[in-house]
Amino acid sequence: MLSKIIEEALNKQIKIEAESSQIYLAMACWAEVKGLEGVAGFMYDQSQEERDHMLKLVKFVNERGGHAQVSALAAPNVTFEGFREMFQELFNHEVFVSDSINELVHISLQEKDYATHNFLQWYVSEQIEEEAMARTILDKINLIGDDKGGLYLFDRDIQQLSVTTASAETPE
Ligand code: OFO
Repeated sequence: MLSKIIEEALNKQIKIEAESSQIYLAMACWAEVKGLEGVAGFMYDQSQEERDHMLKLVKFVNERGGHAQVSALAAPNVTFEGFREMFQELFNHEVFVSDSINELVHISLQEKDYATHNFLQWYVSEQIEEEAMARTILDKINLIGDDKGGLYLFDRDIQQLSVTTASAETPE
């Protein structure tokens, strides 16, 4: 059975994952209308992953005697100065999510809720991967600079990156 403190903390994370999904969906739309098909595909996949992260939490809360809350979400940014700024925002957001997961892990230990602590380890590893991927992408973008040909190749290759990441993940 979840304590009220843990239930509230997990519900807060459910909202964060739902907002992450919306943030990346807005990025997918922006990239799609700009003609960046590869980037759009990557962002659609990210958006779906965040929804999966949210659902995993929802199921956990309900299964352990809590009540998962579906709440109103903050509206995401829908326009970006450029694709570099957009990926910087993605990276910053992942760092924010990692901090939030770390805080949750901390609360689970304070509450001596070892089942939740164990469950959260999946999110800890996932955040390491997501931050690393975002950092790799930013490095590539910095290499490209303003080179149009580079952007074309980046847009083509990033789809491959999301396919590789998706297939490396174990289905739940
Ligand atoms: Fe839910 O992992 Fe990214 O934010």
